[in-house]
Amino acid sequence: MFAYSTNRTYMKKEKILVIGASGQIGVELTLALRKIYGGANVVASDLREENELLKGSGPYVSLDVMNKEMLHVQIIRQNITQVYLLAAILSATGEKNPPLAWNLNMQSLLNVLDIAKEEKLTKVYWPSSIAVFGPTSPKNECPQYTIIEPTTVYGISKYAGEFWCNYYYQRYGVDVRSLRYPGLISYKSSPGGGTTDYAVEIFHAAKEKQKYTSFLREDTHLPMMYMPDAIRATIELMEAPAEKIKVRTSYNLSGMSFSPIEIGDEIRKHIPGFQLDVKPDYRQQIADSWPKSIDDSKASEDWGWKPEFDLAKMTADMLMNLNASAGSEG
Ligand code: NAD
Ligand code: AKB
Repeated sequence: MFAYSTNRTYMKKEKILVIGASGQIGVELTLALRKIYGGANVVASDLREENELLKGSGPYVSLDVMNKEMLHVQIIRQNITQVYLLAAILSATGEKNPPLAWNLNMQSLLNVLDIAKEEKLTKVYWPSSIAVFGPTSPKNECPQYTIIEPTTVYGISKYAGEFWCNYYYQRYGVDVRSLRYPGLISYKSSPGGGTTDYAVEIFHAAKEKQKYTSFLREDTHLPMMYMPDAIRATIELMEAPAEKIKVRTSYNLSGMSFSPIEIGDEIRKHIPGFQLDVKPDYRQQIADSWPKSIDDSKASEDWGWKPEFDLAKMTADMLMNLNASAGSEG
């Protein structure tokens, strides 16, 4: 399965399609996969235009994952062996148009799973979310197996999706793998309509204006993760031998947990004049329905997951990288 490339790295003979490659995770995951598999072997696709950071690093196709026929044609035409499906409508945007969110989040997954079954793809990746948990789930160190009663359309679609993944694995042998990501924090690409987006906005506002008004209350603790950890977790999960993957719905995944006041205090260590205000909106209710922290011991046991970034390390790295990009722009 390995070929030796001219730049002296080992590359695996897979051809990967990333759907939703211009999104917050898609950009960084595509770049990371291109490093491992070679630029030409990772096809980025999205409904919107190619993200600037992807340009020149590999092929891009414009694709609507809802058009199953076109998706199927692309998978055959490009000799695709693995699909990473990232297209979705997230929690906050989902509440504005529940039927649209349900339709995209469910149908995109069913289209991909069906084609994976038919074309015997080697692997599929599809992310779930901590949004599967609801107000009746344990708030602290929420376990892998517990009461799960989501109250957002996004959470319902993710929970249903997890069971479709399990179904296609059990019934048809499709090797589909999944992680329940916490809120993701990144500096390369912007978040796309989630309840945890404040934790990205706060960094940009701190850098630009030294002040930020959070749409979540100051004491709202939520599970979060820095993007480098999320990308590494995704790749480690996908590279793990199949027999190690015991959870075929979706794995709990944990990085850190903090509230607006705690991240504000951490930012103030780097930007002493930083001012945090709060003006909670409709997203507060969504955040209140989710756990404060997650127990990911199953992911550690099964395939050795261990996060690297805590709040202090992430904050320092975010601000350093935002400073560096501001410097290169100016
Ligand atoms: P995002 O909104 O930033 O990106 C999604 C991408 O999908 C966008 O570029 C969008 O243009 C594209 N897309 C939308 N409809 C499409 C269609 N019909 N066909 C093709 N592309 C389409 O989302 P993200 O934050 O990168 O999330 C990716 C996945 O990870 C989603 O499934 C999301 O639920 C999950 N997730 C994200 C987070 C997070 O904090 N970012 C946390 C938990 C789970
Ligand atoms: C959201 O807030 O919707 C996402 C998620 C946790 O799934 N960041």
